[in-house]
Amino acid sequence: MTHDPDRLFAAPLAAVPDFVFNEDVARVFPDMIKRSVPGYPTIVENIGVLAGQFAQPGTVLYDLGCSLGAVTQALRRHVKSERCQVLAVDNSAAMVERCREYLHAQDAMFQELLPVEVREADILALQFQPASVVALNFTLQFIAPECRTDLLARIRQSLVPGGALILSEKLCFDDPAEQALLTELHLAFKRANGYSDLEIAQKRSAIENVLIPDSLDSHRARLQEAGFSRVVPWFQCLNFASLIALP
Ligand code: GEK
Repeated sequence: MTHDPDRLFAAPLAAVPDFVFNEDVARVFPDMIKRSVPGYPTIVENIGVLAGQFAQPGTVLYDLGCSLGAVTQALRRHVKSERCQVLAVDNSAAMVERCREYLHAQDAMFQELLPVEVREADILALQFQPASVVALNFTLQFIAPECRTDLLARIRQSLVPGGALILSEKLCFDDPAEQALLTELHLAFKRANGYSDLEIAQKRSAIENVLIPDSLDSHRARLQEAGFSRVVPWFQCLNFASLIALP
């Protein structure tokens, strides 16, 4: 498996189309997400560690919007619970194909990993089985806002006692000064990772109708409406955060 450096928005585009998770994106995805999402490697590895605390024997661990399966690999590195299975789901055929290749490579390197199924599907259409860990790692922000509460409610209903949802998202902020500061600092993060101002501007325009962030307060309110009893932020780096939501 090769993955290339992300140069997708490096050349000037006459018109910037909406961002889609196609073959071009899948090919550069590991580089793109690491250079764009502050804290991403720390979040991914620690989702594995957290999952180790919440996993219950005989349940499913879901990686929803798995892309290339980084979270699935972390779950398999850290969770030792008996009779668990990982179900990694994404609706991008290009992502799913490469995800399967990465997981075959992990299988070839390590023994006694949890069994995994990678499914090409819309997470909005899933019939959830009893689950102890559900990871939505930067996926909910791509779901139409009017579908988010219902999805979270169905996840909540599938969670067994002792389980948890781990939800990572880009945040927006009600206070304009806080929004402006964290946006500027995120730009600095991207520049420090080698993105030009043209790449940053074109990517922003591609993603603005596709990735719709919420504030931390909106997440809390929606998770409560979906039936979660407690929401605990465990990580934030600039305008990116990860929450644990308990049933
Ligand atoms: C990671 N979790 O590396 N059904 C299934 N998949 C979807 C849907 C949907 N309705 N909508 C979007 N996706 C990963 C990173 S990326 C985040 C997740 C990002 C998928 C989409 O195809 C893409 O692979 C993923 O959600 C979002 O930890 O690129 O910022």
